[in-house]
Amino acid sequence: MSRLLLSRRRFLQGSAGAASGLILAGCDQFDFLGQQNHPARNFVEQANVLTYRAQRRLVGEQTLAREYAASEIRQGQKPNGSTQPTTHEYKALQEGNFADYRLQVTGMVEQPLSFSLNELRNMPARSQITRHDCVEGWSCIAKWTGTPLGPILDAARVHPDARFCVYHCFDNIERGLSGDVFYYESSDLVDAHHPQSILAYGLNDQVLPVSNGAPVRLRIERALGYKQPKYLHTIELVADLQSFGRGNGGYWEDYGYDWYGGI
Ligand SMILES: Nc1nc2c(c(=O)[nH]1)N[C@H]1C(S)=C(S)[C@@H](COP(=O)(O)O)O[C@H]1N2
Ligand SMILES: [Mo]
Repeated sequence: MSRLLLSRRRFLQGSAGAASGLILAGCDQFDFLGQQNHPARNFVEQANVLTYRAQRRLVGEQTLAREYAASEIRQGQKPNGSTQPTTHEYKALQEGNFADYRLQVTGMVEQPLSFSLNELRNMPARSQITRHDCVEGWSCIAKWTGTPLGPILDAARVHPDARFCVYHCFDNIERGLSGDVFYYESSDLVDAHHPQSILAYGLNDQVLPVSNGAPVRLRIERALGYKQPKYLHTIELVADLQSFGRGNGGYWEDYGYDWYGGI
């Protein structure tokens, strides 16, 4: 039995390595992943499941991401992806300095909640200096300040059948004839309750700039850059991810990126 477990673990480790190597290879190589039944896509999807299980097993549920010293912050956080949402809704909020912003907690909760930016700023705060790793091949060490997500979910009383948080964003990252496509992300409830998962409104001791996701962006510190949704407006508790986007749990996941995206 123990030998069986060991060899299974080795297998999982090997698969996790292979999968993240593939993911780190860059965006351009993922074009084929738009095709639903391409063999490579199926391989990546199987690898995603293995990566998730292997990481959960090897990393443990609440292990902290490494935190750094202030002296290790060498430059500002490089803005990437959307840097200025263009919808009327967002621009109106931005012009009002986000005084009318509300963060909504909806879906499979007993108590839907909504918070203004001031309410979030007055909740227990946590700061952490962490390294953000983008799959495009750069990283930045930055100090993030915000309020932990876990207690907010507890206050909303998550339904026992809920399994994921879907994070809805203001930015229309694609604008096409068939309508806007908005950035979204998701995590399981373990990552949502992780002590370093914060709704960040501060960056390097300043108000979070628009280019980095103002007024609020989520930090999930053990995950890659695309799992850090900016311009967050709604956290929806759900039992499955199929009805969002193309059903893979996130904007970039819909183009073939790993859903768990652990580092
Ligand atoms: N809403 C939204 N969130 C997003 C993105 C985006 O385009 N829109 N890009 C993602 C990617 S790929 C990265 S690397 C980081 C970039 O965050 P930054 O601009 O603060 O560096 O945000 C992630 N979250
Ligand atoms: Mo990224």
